[in-house]
Order: sequence, then C-alpha cells, then structure tokens
Amino acid sequence: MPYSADIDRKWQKKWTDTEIYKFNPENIDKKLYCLEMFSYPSGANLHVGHWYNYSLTDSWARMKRMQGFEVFHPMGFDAFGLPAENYAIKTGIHPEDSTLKNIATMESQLKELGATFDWDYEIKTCMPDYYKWTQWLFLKLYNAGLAYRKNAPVNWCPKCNTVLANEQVINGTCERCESEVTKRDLTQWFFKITAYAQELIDKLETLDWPEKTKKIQTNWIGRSEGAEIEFSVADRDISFKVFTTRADTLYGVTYVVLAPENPIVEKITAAENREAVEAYIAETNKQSDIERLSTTKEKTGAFTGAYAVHPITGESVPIWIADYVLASYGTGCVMAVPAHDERDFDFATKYKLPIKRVIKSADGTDDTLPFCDYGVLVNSAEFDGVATNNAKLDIVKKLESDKKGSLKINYRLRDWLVSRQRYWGAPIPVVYCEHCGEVAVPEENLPVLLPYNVEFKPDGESPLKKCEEFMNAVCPKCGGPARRDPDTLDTFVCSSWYYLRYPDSKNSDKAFDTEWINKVLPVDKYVGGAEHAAMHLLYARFITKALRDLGFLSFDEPFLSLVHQGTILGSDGNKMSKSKGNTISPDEYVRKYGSDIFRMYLGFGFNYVDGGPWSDDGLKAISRFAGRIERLLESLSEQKSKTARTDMDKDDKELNYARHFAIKNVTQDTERFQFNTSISRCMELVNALYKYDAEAKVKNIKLFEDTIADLVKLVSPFAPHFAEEQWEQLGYEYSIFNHPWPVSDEKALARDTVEIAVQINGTIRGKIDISANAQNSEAEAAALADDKIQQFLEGKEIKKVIVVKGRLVNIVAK
Ligand code: ANZ
Ligand code: ZN
Repeated sequence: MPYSADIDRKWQKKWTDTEIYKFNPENIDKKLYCLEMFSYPSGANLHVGHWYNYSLTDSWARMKRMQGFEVFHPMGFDAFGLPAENYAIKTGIHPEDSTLKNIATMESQLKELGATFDWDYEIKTCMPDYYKWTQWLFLKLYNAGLAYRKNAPVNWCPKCNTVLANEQVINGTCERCESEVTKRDLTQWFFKITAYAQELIDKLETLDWPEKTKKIQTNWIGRSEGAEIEFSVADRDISFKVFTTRADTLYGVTYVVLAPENPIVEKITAAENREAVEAYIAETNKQSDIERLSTTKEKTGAFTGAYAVHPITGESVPIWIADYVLASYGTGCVMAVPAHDERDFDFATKYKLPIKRVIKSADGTDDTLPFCDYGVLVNSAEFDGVATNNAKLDIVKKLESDKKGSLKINYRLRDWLVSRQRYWGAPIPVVYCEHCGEVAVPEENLPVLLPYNVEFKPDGESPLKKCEEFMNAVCPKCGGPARRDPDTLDTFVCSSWYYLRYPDSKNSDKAFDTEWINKVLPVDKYVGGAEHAAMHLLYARFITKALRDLGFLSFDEPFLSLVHQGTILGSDGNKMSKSKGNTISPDEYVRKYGSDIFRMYLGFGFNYVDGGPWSDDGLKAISRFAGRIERLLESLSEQKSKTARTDMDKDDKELNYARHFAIKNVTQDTERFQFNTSISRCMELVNALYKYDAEAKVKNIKLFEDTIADLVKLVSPFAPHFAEEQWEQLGYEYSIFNHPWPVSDEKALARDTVEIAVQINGTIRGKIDISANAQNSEAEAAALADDKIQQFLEGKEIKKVIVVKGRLVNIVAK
C-alpha cells in the first residue's frame, strides 16, 4: 500500500496500543531528557511553527532512542495568560473553557504529528494540581527572602491593563500589543533574581548553548565594574553616592546629576528652583526608560540650586537633575565629566557648564572633546601621568582611606516583577490581616483556588478584586478576617519550573521528588524559540539555582544543551500571524501527502536553525522520494530469491561505500539538528541503490537488502509511519524504533580506489580510477597511460605534470 495519511493512522494506533513510547524508569541510567518549550494553547490549531519545532525535534529524539537512550519526551501546555482573558472580555467565553477546549484540539493534532511524546506525564499549568505547586514555589522563595513586595514605579501597559516585566517591554512598547508602555507607582511582588546575577553569567560557560543567546543573557545581566564615590551636599548634613566606571576622571567632575525621582531632590532643592524642578519631575514621569536613555534625544534637566562638595578637591559643583540619569541603575546619581562623556558633554554644552579635560590620549595628539577613550591623566594633581586603568584603582584607594569611595560591581539586571493585575493566572498565596499584616498562606492550605465565577470587564481592575467570595479569607496566624492578594503570578513563573514537574507530574504530595528529579534532570536537549533568551531561559535558570540552594535539587543548570529552531515566515517573508492573513495551515498538506511527507519536507526545505519563507515547492519532490523508496522494496522482493552471491565485487563495494557514507553523515548531521543535509544523504543513498539495481550484473542480494534496511532506518526519524510500513514490508519485527540505529563501518569508507580527474592545460579531459593510496608518480603514469588522454595529447609535447593527491592530475602540454 503506497504511503498516505491512512498509513499514519495505522501506525499511530499501533504505537498507542503497544505503548511503545512509554518512558521506562528502570532504564534511568540510559536516560535522555529531550524537551521542547511547551506551547501556549492560544488559537485552536497547530501551525507550521509548532510542526517545525516539535516534529523535527522528535526526529532527533527518535534517532537517540534507536541509539539506545531511554528518551524522556513529555509534552504539555503553558495554559495561563493574558490572551485567554482578553478573549473572555471580548466574547464572554470563560478563559478556562476556551483554554481547555483549545488544549483538547491541540492534543489531538499533536498526536497526528506522530511524535514520541509520553502523554502520561502531561502538564497543564492552569490546573490546580499544577498551580498548587507554582504557589508552593512562591512560598519557598518567600520564606527564603527571595520573594518580596515593594512599592515601585513599574511598567504599565494601558491596553493590556497590566504591569509588565522589564523583559516584556520591547523598545518602550508592550511585547504583546505594541502599545506604548507608561510608568505607574504600585506595590508589586518581586523575585530576587539579582541575587544570582554573577552565577547566571559564570555558569553560561558550562552550557552547550548558541553563543548568541549566551551573549544576550550576559548583556541583559550587564555586569559593570566601577566604583561608588561619596559626595556631600554643601552646608547640609546630606550625602549621596555616585556609581562610576571612570573613577580616573574624578578630577574632571564639573557638576553632578541626580535622577529626578531621587528622594533627596526634594530635600536639597532651593526655594527659587522648586517650581522648575517640580515641573521637570512631572515631565520625566511621562517617559519610559528607553526614551530617557536615547542617545539622540536632546538632553534636558533642571538646576536644584544646591551644590555638592568634591570628595578630593573640596570644590563646589552644582547639583542638577536630568532624565538621562535613571533612578533604578547604580545609585541613581552620576558625577558628570563633560570632557570625557558624550551625554555629559551635550548637557554641559547646552547649559553652559564648565568642561575640564583630565585625560589626554596616550600619544598626546588627540585634542577633540569629548574624549571618551582611555589615556593618561592630566590636571589631576598627584595622578598626572598615570594611565587610565591604573588611575581607576589608585584614585579609589585614596578615597577609601577617607571612607569616601570603594570599588563596586553593578548589574543591569533588575529583580523580576511577578505580580499581574489579572485573573487568568495562579493566585498569589498571601493574605493581608488587619492585625498581622502580610501573612503567607501555609503550605497545607494550598492551592489557593482561582474562583470560576467572576466578571470580565475591560476596566483595568483584576476580576479577582471584585470577587468577594475569593477576597475574604481567614488570617492563618490570628484567625481574624483577612483579604487575599488580588493579583496573580506572571505566567513566566509557571514556565520557570515546569521541566521539574514533568518527570513527577502526578505527585500529589510534593512538587517533585528530589531524589527522582536529580536522576532525570538536567534536560539534555532543550529546543525552542530564540525570543526567550532574556526571559524564560533566564528565569528557569534562576529558579533552578534557587531551588538548589534550598536543598530541592542537586544540579546547577536546567538545560545543558539548547537549540533554537528558526522561524518559518509567511511566503511574503513576514512573520506568520493571523492578523496579516499569511499563516500556513499544515492540516491540508498532512491530509493530502501524509504527515511524514510534511515533516520530511520541513526538515529538507529549511536549515533548521535559520528557517525561512514558506514555499511548498519541494513537497512533491519529497513525495516522489518516498515513492522511489517504495519501488526499491518492490524491486528487492522480485529479486529476493534469485541469487545467493555473497562476495564483494566492485559494484558491491561502491554500494557499501554509499551505504556507510550515508550512515556516518546522517548520524552526524541529525545529532547537530542539520536535518536538511541528513535527508540529502538519504536521497544520495537511494540514487546509489537505483544505480546498483540497474547496473550490477549479478547482485549481492544480501547486501542489497541490508542496504535498503539501513536506508529505511536512516529515514525513519523523519518519516516514522512510512518507515514502520517499509520495515513491515521487509519482513522485520515491529517496531523499527526498537531496532538499533546503524553504525558506520570505517573499513567500508576506506575505499581502495578513488576516481580522480585528469586535466590538460586546465581543462578536464578524463577521469581515471587509481588506488586510494597511490603515489603521485603512479597517478601520473596512470593518467598518461589512459587511452582518452593519449588521444588529446597526440602531437603535443608534455611540459609539466602536476598531481594533487587523491584529487587530480594536471598535464601542461604544448
Ligand atoms: C563618570 C564618567 C566619566 C562616566 C566618563 C562615564 C564616562 P555602565 O557601563 O552602563 O555601568 N551612570 C551611572 N549611573 C547611571 C544612571 N543611574 N543613569 C545613567 N547613567 C549612569 O555605565 C556606567 C556609567 O554610566 C557611569 O560612569 C556613569 O557615568 C553613568 F568619562 O561616571 B560615568
Ligand atoms: Zn492576623
């Protein structure tokens, strides 16, 4: 029966009936944890992107399974989140109803994909048996001082009506809806990811991750080495510290700048400057950090009327406020050195503040300002002549002795804001009691259930806040009345630990069993989109480290090896999206060609990590390729009884070479997620088999059959249903996936003869077969002895012969 979607169904049923992909915990010593980022059950349908991610990672997993690994390959759903709630506001359909319905559809589609998922371990983060443990995670962090509440200016999306984490603000706009993000002062929950900043940088080195992703994380964490230097306010008992990476420029400070939000601004502003300063602060509040840091934006600021005392020279320098200084970075105060900093230079020029050069270029010839390079100090008292790098340390040492400065490392990373003013998420397990204040819900009272009956209104208030039945609680400490926290946890909290839950997804006593999880984890291969570099992938690493330090895990990193699949774009070259109307649905292709043809096409038509614009041009060719394999099997079965020759003649050796060449390269390339070249190598092997079938006069049928069997194994990761069918045709035992992956034979690859080209005056005139380890003189002799070459050389004088070993012989003749 030629391959079609019917064959898919036949084998899917058999796989299910025989529970072939069930993970066997007894083989834990051979475990391999293969994980794709779980999907968000947004629309009802799996799109090309899902197929691309899941089907091809499954191909990798299938090869590993055949190589003898006990592959743990679970699947689940990242089921909380904003879109379902926005959909509820629009349509009145409850998020739980729409989400569970979408999940059911996606489950059946994922099953059609024919992957090796073990559904026994499925997770849905919106179910109480999962989010109970998300709340447990919150409590563990809370008790360890890693979760805290503070009032802070936060990113606010006016359209989504919620707070956003820094990571969710892209160029000043909301990651989801692209509206401009504004600031709001709110009391919010934070996870102390900054406590792990240094380890999050250091351990990247141990990971097999794309370099680009490591770099994104390193930059996001943003380690900066510098110093904190204290300035006092003239005639006042107030002082403040600045953070600088250029302590060597200290003698060039001509003013200092505070972030407008800095609380000391109020205290130091002189009466006659107050009005202007307050107006400026109001103006600043309207802007995002991104806008404030823009280098092209004109610098603005206001003078406070107060002066600071230089910590070494004792000079008075004016104190300004300006929006280019952020409250949330360093100390929120900057010593301005206009001669050596671009922004300070622009600012000083605009407000006519003095500019004092204290660094000259090493050769002393560059006198442009601002001069932002490193060099040698001038106008800096006893430090004149000292090079920048040394002066940075020397000046801090001098300050240290007066307790006016010290070395300091800063990180750009901010604590992770985890509370959301939304309904569809895990409730935060904290109540507020009139007597006891903030009280965590005891572990035995978890889960704090999300109530079903709430009202969805687009008024910016969480539906939970208006749900009295939810809000009213009993204080676990004093038994008095208390109110629940109306906020829910960011969905990134749910996905920060799901990989820990999978191997123990049914555990109702614990989030997971430590001893067991330490055996199944870390994840050996993690596959998902590159857009998660600074969010999910960083959060998950942090949570793993925190749980390790709390004694729940014994490993440092959750994902040892990471692959980002590329993006399949619409045929117009744009990212596929419903709103652009350029999405491609796999369903029709799967129905028409069968899922394996579609999967193989995705593997063959794109470089996995690059992706590219969609086109279905190659689908037919893949379908023909499958047909060619089927016909090989037919040809074999017609000839099977013919001869029993077993020696290896020239044609046999050629075929055997092609066979082992394919085995070697498909294995290597599939391991590296280079599926397109893997499939090309399979196609070449098919060509070699056709050539053998047509040209070998008397066949070595055993070799022919074994090579076909290996070919079927090599394509099986990419065409699992198809391969099972061929395997059955060949008469082998079910299932092909329980048979070992072929291993290449180096002896077969060491060919005893090679074909090399013969050129005359640079033009190829013929080809000769010579022994693979022939000396250059033998190659030369063989080329000159060749009939065809002799014809070309007739009447010519040979001037010179150049041999490139194993590749070609070039004859120069006149
Ligand atoms: C004096 C100075 C002189 C500076 C000079 C630079 C060049 P990174 O590398 O990003 O850490 N800075 C410090 N805190 C700031 C804040 N809250 N908002 C805006 N800018 C701030 O940058 C550190 C440098 O950025 C610091 O070094 C400070 O300016 C500025 F020739 O101090 B520098
Ligand atoms: Zn109480």
